[in-house]
Amino acid sequence: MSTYTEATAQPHLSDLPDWTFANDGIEKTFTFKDFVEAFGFMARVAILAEKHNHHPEWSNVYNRVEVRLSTHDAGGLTDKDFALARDIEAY
Ligand code: H2B
Repeated sequence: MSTYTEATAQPHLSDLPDWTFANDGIEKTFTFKDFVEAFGFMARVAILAEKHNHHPEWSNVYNRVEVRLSTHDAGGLTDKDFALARDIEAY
């Protein structure tokens, strides 16, 4: 599976608001009203991740969830990451 560089990733980021290329992956911070909303988002994304068989690196502090998508098997950013990001945005 081929990986994207920061330059080749840019056109694919145009329809993914607030996602940025970083550390050979794409990252976005989601902010919610409170912890319950943040955790609900994580539960929904967990189900999506299982469907995709593609899983985020993420961390949560109270109402904030930092999501990072990268394809470990490929050692960088691939179409799998963009596909999961698009599904997350469609939720
Ligand atoms: N998630 C991510 N983000 N990258 C991977 O390379 C990856 C994954 N590989 N989820 C999958 C699972 C693989 O390890 C299993 C065996 O299909």
